[in-house]
Amino acid sequence: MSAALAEVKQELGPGAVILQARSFKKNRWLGLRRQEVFEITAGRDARGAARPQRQPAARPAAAMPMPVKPAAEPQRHLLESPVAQNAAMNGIFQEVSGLKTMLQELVVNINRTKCPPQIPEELYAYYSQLIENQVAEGLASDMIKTLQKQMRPEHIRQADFVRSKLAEQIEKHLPAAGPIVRTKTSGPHVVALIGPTGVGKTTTLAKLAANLKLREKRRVGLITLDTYRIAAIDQLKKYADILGSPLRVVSTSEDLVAAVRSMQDCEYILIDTAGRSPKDALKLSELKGLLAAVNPDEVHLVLSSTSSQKCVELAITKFGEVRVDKIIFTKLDEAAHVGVVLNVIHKVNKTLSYVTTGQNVPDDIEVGEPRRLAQLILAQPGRQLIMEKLQ
Ligand SMILES: Nc1nc2c(ncn2[C@@H]2O[C@H](COP(=O)(O)OP(=O)(O)O)[C@@H](O)[C@H]2O)c(=O)[nH]1
Ligand SMILES: [Mg+2]
Repeated sequence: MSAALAEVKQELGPGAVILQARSFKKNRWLGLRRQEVFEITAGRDARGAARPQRQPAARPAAAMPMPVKPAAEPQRHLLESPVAQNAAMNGIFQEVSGLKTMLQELVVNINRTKCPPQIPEELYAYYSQLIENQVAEGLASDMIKTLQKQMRPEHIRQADFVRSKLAEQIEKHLPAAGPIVRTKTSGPHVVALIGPTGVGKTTTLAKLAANLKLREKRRVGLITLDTYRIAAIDQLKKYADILGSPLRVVSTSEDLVAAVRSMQDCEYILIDTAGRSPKDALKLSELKGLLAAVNPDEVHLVLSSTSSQKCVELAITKFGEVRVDKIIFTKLDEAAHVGVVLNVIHKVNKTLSYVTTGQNVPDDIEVGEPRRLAQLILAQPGRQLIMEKLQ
């Protein structure tokens, strides 16, 4: 606001009269950035000698705040009108709150990227890269320390060499399960997907079914235990129809056993489940009972890479009570940071089976590749970059 007032003064001279002053937020860049706009309506004198002029002054809200100078003599009557004083106060308020936000961000950044004493300075940039991608601090510093032990001092300055060694470290902590493969010679290979609501279980199941059926020419049967929402059944029915695969909708253990038995000629049976909330103990025990009745060959826990670490850990603890063999991470295309995938796989000591990278059935799914994920973790954080890397 003080910058806008100075512009008014420069444009209209010290005799300028402020008619109106306001500030508002405006969406820029397709709504991605909000910019604060200050608008002052001023005239040359109050008797209407000059036509009032609008004088907008815009600057990004996050820019360095302007110092508010005490009013110089010629400016005094400008600032003395109540509207201008109000506007100036508003300006000061906004500048102070901008400063406060900046300070908070600074403190968070300092804390987050504080270099632990054991990390050698030459490797600090790599450590900070891991932290930026939300790799857990303990894991990040362990990997950097191992890296340091592995390298001769003259190699530390060779960026490509350090990156490839670090990628190896990440890969070691990201064990992969490989794709779903039927090893038995008779009877169906039964795979169940479990996990919280909305993570993408049904979509992922459709992708898996379509790939098995269309690319590998396998006989695939589908079963859903999600009888809570009619829309959920319709969603899977649509895919089953397209694939020409049988679909059974069941809600009891007996029906589930019967459904599996009715699909004995299939090479694969994929079981979709309702997205029970991890807090819903009763329904989880029900799910556990249902799955125990058919004892699937594989149970994959489906997690979204857009969820917080805390949320993902809660899901793992709870669904662990049901049964978890492998982990699928969905929505990598939407995740700003992929460190959570590494943290989780490392922590729970399970293998990563698939990652999904979009809503398209059947294309947006990949077998979990430690090397690819390591590259993503070592890339600069940011969604665009992740998408570029995945394409
Ligand atoms: N961006 C993105 N969206 C996905 C992905 N997988 C699933 N979705 C979307 O997530 C939403 C919930 O998916 P759904 O399969 O119904 O989840 P469920 O409740 O776990 O069965 C849908 O809008 C899907 O299109 C993915 O890999 N990327
Ligand atoms: Mg579903």
